[in-house]
Amino acid sequence: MTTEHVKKAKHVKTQAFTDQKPGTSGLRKKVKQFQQPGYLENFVQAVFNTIAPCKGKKLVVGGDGRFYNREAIQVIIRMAVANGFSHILVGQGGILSTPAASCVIRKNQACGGIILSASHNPGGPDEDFGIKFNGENGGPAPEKLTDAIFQQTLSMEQYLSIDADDIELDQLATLQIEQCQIDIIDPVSDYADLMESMFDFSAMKSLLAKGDFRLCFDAMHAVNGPYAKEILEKRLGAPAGAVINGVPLTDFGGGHPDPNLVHAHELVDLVYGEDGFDFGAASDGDGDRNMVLGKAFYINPCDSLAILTANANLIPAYAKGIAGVARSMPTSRAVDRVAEALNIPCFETPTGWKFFGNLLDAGKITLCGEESFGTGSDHIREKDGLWAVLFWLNLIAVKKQPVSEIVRNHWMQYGRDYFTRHDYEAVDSANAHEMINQLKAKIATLSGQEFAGVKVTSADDFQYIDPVDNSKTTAQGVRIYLENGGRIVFRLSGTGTQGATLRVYLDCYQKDPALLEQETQQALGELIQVAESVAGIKQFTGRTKPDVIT
Ligand code: G16
Repeated sequence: MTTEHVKKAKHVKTQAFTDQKPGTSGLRKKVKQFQQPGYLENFVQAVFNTIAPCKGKKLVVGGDGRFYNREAIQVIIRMAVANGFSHILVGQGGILSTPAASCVIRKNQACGGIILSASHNPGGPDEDFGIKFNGENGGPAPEKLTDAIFQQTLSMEQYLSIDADDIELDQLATLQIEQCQIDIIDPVSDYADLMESMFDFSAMKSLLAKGDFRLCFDAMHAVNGPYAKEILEKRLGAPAGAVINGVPLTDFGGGHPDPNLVHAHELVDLVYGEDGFDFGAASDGDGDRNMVLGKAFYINPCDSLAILTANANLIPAYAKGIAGVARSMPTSRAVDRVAEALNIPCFETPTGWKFFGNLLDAGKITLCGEESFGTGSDHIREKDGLWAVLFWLNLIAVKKQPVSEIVRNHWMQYGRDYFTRHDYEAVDSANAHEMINQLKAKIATLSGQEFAGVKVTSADDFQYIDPVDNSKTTAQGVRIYLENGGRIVFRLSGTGTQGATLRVYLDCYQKDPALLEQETQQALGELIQVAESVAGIKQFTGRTKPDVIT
């Protein structure tokens, strides 16, 4: 850490924190924790030390607009100047959706970016904040880097900053502080241009112009409002008001910016109501997750990935074919069936978008996705909520079929992988760990045993060896395969900020055409009983049912 190249840089003494280990996607904590003196600064300095030297480099900074976003950006700018960066690109108003940040990093050949978000977690003075570093490929830092950042935080004694006034974030401008040029950039245009270059906007415009196709996008008062308005209403001609909850608010309007059937209830009412809309979609706090709905019809994210893969040839950006696909381990195996039919490789990675980065960079995959409402492709290195929505709209426009028909035809062709995830939130951390430990301890003996009348065929604790750099990631979730074709996965979330969140993933394949329209929880009823019987969820969590079912 040297200040000699920045005249006004000062060393500020600080004390290390021991709890700054990044989780599945960066460091997420309560706002109050981030507001402790030095907490944000230490983490930022740890990032800068890890990627040093910063001198002469270009950095992108932006966030999802949640509470503390603006204050954090001012801190980061002062520190970035002091650390010697020569150029900082900041989204106007401090705003950059996660996919847009990835796009801007790549387009401007920055050395990386700092993204401020706690994604789908609520915002506000008593809620959550988060920070993560994305590298020059625009993607989340790989484990190697996040581990190195964590090591830095443990011995942090000082950070670099400068004495400077806050900069005006709301006007597009180019400013100079010391050696550093700071550009306040339009957060939307680069991303919107990229989308326009990938999809058939004229087919989608015609679809929307017909007037008998009604669409609603719920931005959930999160970052994607301005992006959705620009793309859906302005460039594609959806009627004004098609984007609801389109103004980003620091507390997301008091809601939970998580695009699922529980939290996006306003949208759900519109597509499931009488004379429901033909198409509904929502994204999360930072704009990288998506939920897509047809008229009274829900698309499971695992199915969505499979269907997008099966139909990618209909999209201009992928018309030449796709190299391969990847899904996170807990995601259902629906996409595996499509990959097999297309004769392309399918990779199974741990939970976390960062694990797709190497595969994308190496050109081994074109599309990837996760059960947690994340889908994306090699156009950037983050999952991308609006991209998925546009992909679906493009498919509807060229296939001239409603969402439900596209999905049902897919099931008829490939069979259906029923999938659900049961979340037990904010449970006692010790109990949750004890439950997982006990499961791990019995992995070796599970095979052949019966639970709730169903025999286990195999079980393991998932580990991943990255086929590009051979790095090994262990302990990524307990997988139990059953004789009836079902699979149950148990793991603890790496994004929660309170206690532990237990995730139980259940999926089962069905190819009998007469059994493709069952209610999901019913179709998976047997597996749900097996999960309870094998793990003792009620006993360990003290809950009689999950808090959230997706
Ligand atoms: C993050 C990660 C995703 C992951 C999700 C859930 O999403 O980027 O890859 O699937 O968290 O992770 P966990 O099960 O560990 O809570 P986001 O949208 O929160 O950034």
